[in-house]
Amino acid sequence: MSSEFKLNCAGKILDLSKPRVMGILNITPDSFYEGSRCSDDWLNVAEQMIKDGVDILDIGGESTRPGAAGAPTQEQELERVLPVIEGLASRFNVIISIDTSSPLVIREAVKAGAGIINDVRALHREGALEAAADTNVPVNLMHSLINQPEPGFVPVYGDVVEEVSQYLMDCVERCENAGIVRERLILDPGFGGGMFGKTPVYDLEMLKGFRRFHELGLPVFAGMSRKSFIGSTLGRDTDDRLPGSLAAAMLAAQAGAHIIRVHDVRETVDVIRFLQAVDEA
Ligand code: YH5
Repeated sequence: MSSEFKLNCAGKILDLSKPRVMGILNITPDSFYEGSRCSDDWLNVAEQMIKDGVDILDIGGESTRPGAAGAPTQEQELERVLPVIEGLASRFNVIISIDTSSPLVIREAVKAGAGIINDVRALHREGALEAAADTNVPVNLMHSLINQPEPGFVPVYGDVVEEVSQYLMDCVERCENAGIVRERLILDPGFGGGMFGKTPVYDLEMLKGFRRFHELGLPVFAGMSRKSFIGSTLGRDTDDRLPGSLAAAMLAAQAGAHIIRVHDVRETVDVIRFLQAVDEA
């Protein structure tokens, strides 16, 4: 389970010899889940996550949920996230991740103190690759369809782990050609429906085969918290998916996931601490 990866996140070292927890801080007016909709309350939510043992705070200003209010402009997104990044960077020593696909937001967020670029479109938006290359921070590359599919679109894969891995390898090559060295990259298979492009069965197959993503030779990331495959597998609404999310986090950690992105930091940190204790026994 241990690995040698260490990331330099704007001067803060993220040691990936044990699984790390990324807490979700949505700064959007329309987040699907009340518990993470914290536009007014972000400071308190962040402070609690830090007390609970979070390693990274992920700041997002664009909702990728199907049916979410129209995409914000780059300027609107910046207006939402920049005060939060500045506020957190001035108060806490935590690593800040910026969840964005926008080149303007990438540049300004890193200037303001963000230490990780988290892009669900893997730097495919016009100008994003160059913007990331001009910074020095790690980039999380996620597999997705890049655009929101038409309603009713059904994704089809043969071996989903293989096909997602192939895509991620192509993204790595594209980054290297743009001057983003491998040592800065993290790979994420992108669990979930809509633009993430998976059905619940593919999500389960990716979790079952998660170890295979290590063949890519880079740190691996898992974002499953409260997603619909957990709901549909268990028959639970969004506010009732904590046990399923913890089971998923534990399986991913056991399969060697380096970073796990969650809403429920305290509970997930306990799961990982417990797993570590067993590992070290
Ligand atoms: C991710 O996997 N996901 S935003 C739908 C849900 C619950 C949660 C219907 N950003 C990821 O969290 N970044 C998001 O229930 C991400 N990996 C990375 N790197 C979607 C989300 C969610 C969507």
